[in-house]
Amino acid sequence: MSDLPFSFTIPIPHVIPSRVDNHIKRTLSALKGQFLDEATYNKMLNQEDSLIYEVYEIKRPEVEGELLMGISIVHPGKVGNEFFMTKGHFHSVLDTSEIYYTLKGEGYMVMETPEGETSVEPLSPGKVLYVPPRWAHRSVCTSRQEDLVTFFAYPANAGHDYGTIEKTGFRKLVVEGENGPEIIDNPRVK
Ligand code: PAN
Ligand code: ZN
Repeated sequence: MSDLPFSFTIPIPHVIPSRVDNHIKRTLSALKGQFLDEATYNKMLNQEDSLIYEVYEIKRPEVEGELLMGISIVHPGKVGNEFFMTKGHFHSVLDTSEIYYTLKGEGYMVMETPEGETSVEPLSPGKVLYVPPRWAHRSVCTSRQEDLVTFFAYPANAGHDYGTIEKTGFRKLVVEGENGPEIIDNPRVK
């Protein structure tokens, strides 16, 4: 991999970066156990393993000092009344942070610390969100028809710990309420 400076473009409104080294697609089956309404989840999965989100990564060596960048696209939709979302994770190197810049769509970043402190920040175009070290993070798309598109950058040595969150899920969930999206406590987390 070259150590020379480089640039790339994120064209608006198309948003697929002009340079992509890896394209990850995550479907409903990757989110097993995460949506509260398991019966609806299973019914939907039996019909189709639909695409929920995609990540376009720009690769760099995964060492301290480097940054990993990319575009995350969460498609609109719901399982029962819970909006489509990413798996979410802690960074394996817990003391690493991340920057998200929202390009398109509406949604939330659901976050929590290992001690159980929570934060749910709205995302909308133009908003920069800073995820401090130690905070697990998951993006949720609440747009009816539009994708939630974010640009992210984080230390290349951070790594991803999905297992801790997979056990019980995040403490906060984003669901469709009577007057739009609502943030509720996850009854599975005691
Ligand atoms: C992002 C996320 C991306 C997909 O690059 O990896 O939005 O979410 P999951 O990794 O939770 O499936 C990031 O936060 N990297 O650290
Ligand atoms: Zn991250």
